[in-house]
Parts: sequence; C-alpha cells; structure tokens
Amino acid sequence: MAKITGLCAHEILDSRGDPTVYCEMEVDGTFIVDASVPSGASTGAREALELRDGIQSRYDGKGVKRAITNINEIIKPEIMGMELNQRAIDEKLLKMDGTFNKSALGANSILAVSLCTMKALAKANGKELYEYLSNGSISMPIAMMNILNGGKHANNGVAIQEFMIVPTIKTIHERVRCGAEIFHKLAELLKKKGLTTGLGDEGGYAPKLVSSTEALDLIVEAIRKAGYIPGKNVYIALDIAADSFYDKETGLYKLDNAKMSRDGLLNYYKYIVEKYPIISIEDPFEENDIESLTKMTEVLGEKIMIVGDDYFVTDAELLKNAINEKAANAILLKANQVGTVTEMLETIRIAKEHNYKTIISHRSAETIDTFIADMAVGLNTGFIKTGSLSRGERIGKYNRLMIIEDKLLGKSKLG
Ligand code: 2PG
Ligand code: MG
Repeated sequence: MAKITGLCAHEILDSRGDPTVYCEMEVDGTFIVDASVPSGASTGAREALELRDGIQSRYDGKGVKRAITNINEIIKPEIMGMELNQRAIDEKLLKMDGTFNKSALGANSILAVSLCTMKALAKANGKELYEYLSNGSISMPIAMMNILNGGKHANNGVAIQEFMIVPTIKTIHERVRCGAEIFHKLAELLKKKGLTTGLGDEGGYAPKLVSSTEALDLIVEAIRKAGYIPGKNVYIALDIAADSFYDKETGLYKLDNAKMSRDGLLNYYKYIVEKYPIISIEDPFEENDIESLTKMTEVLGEKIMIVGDDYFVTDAELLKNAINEKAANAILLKANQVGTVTEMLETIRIAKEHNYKTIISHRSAETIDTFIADMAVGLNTGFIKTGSLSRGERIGKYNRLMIIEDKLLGKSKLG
C-alpha cells in the first residue's frame, strides 16, 4: 500500500490575482502530485470557511499564510506515513479540524490535501484521474460556457451573473469548437454596437447593457451568426446568482431597473424560458428562499434544469432537505464549498440516487489545476460549468476534456 512521505504547501495567486493554496504531496518517496484551490466571489453563506489571514497590509487581508502553515505544521505531522486512503485521510482532516464549517484549519487547507490524496491515489494505481474516479461508467460532459459575465463577476451593471451557451452537438471537440466560434461572433456583434469586449472574471465579455434580455438577444444572434441553431444544437443556461441583487430590507429583487417581488421574478423566468432556448437556471432566488425554489420547480421543472448552488453549497444535508421540499432538480458541485473529496462524492451519490442532475463547477477565481475536468468525466456528472472560451485557467479545463476524449477514442498513441 502506498504511503504519504512528503507534504508541502505554498501561497500562490489565483486568476483574480488573490492568494490561494497550492500543495504538493510525495508518495513512497517516488512521485509527487500537486493541487491548487479555487475561490468564489458570489459565495453561499453556508459554504465551508476559506481561511484568510485578515492582515490588511498584505494582499488586502486576503493572504493565506495561516492556511499554508496549517498544512505544513499541523496537518503534515499527522498524515506523514499514512496509507493512501481517501476516506481515512479526509476523516482524519475533519477530525483534526473539529468544527462544523472547517474554520479551524480552513477549507482551503483541507481541500488542498484532500485533492492531493485523490490525485496520488490515481497515480499510485497507474491510472489517469478520470479513470481512477470512474466506477465503470464514463461520459464526456455537456459544457455550460459562460460567454457574457455580469453580477459580481463584472462591473457592467448587468444583474444576472452568468450567460452561458450549451452546445449539445456530438463530441467535446465539436462542442468546444462551437463555443469558441460563438464566442468570437459575439465579440464581432459587440464591436459593431460600439460595446466593449473586455472580459469579466470567468472570461466572458462584460459589456454595459441596458437589460438582461439584451444580453440574451445578443447571444441568440451570435449563435445564429456562427452557423448554429438556437434551441436545436445550442441552448442557453443562466446563473442568476439572485442573492447579489436581492434587497433584504424590502424583500425585492432589483433586476434591469425594475424592482420585483419573488412572484414577479418567477413570472420573469416563465417569460424568458418561453422566449429563449433556455435549458437551465441556477440560483433563481436568494439563498434562503427554498419555498420559491420549490414553486419554480413545480412550474418549470419539467421544462428546464433548476440548479441549486448557493442553496446547497455541495452539502449532503442541505441537498437532502431540498429533496424533501422538492426544490430544484439539479445541483452545482464545487469541491471548495464543502472541503473534502469524500463529502463531495457523497453529495453526488445522493443527487444521482434522487435523479437530480449534477454539474461539476469551477469557481470565479480559478487556477491552472484541471481536476474538475477529470471529475466530470470520471464521476459521470453529465455536465460541467467551467467558464468562457478564453483565459488560461478556463481554457485549461476544455483542453483537458479534449485530451481525455482523444484518449478515450484511442487517438492518443505515444509509441
Ligand atoms: C457560481 C460561481 C462559479 P463563484 O456562482 O456558480 O461560476 O461563482 O465562484 O463566484 O461563486
Ligand atoms: Mg452559482
């Protein structure tokens, strides 16, 4: 059985230029794996805690030296010499932390070690990560590609956070090509209208627009201009991230210069689902309003995916609660929301058991680590959400998916 013989964490930068945790793990003195931790901006209140130093004079308080020290000085002595076993190591980390939200060691330090363990296990078994994660079935995911950014991921006055295209054509190679072609057509359209093609956090354009329907119209036009058919081979998915434009005082949502009640907002969703080829809507209401989520699932759940992100924060108990309430029919899965691979796998298991669609997701601040691509394939999640067709940290995931597809098709002969 392979054993951990080394561990060392470092502070690196993520794609927003903020510090994050990078970790290397050595196994049997023979090989080293590494992992880095992503970070969110529109975080759910119930997410596991991301430990930051809070020293204002350093990276505006966002340093992660404490998380690094927790790995190098607290976790390392405890797990050195341990046999590689995901559950045992994750349980050890959870026990060492001992809090409900991982605030003692920090979910960022815990996840770095948990991800290294997962990668080390794959390597120790002589497998690619996606192969190691698979329990027999494997599938290339449908990608939700975020080509227009708003909300907390941009500074353009667009309330909805993510406008994604979802090509459903045959292979991942074709889907990526389709996404890239539409992305470039969208740039042409924006330029023609005198709008900026500057990028938001997830690599989508971030033009100043008057309304969300203007964004939807532009995207439909870009799909057509690129030679694809909206509603036939390319669909649209939205992450509303409604929390970011919800006013707690009044209980109203401020969307496109209108103030809407939750019922008003539901009517708005009915309208856009009718008018545009939308197949998925994520976080349609503020994160505590499970009642509206249930109502929306009742009304639109047969037609589209209703995805919980901030509602569920990848947590098995919150998901079980939503299952009881018949709220949503799909779940977004982000490793750093929950903190360990074992917990994430359990959430995926429960979701599948209850026929919730599963979407592996990046964070708005990413690194060049591509583990989510392998997870989407190996865990057979069906969907992946990993940003735009630009910026290295997003493209890396698409490139990894294309390489995996080649390997699966036997197109990767080295000798
Ligand atoms: C989301 C994510 C990823 P963030 O809300 O789904 O797109 O954003 O990482 O900022 O929470
Ligand atoms: Mg979201």
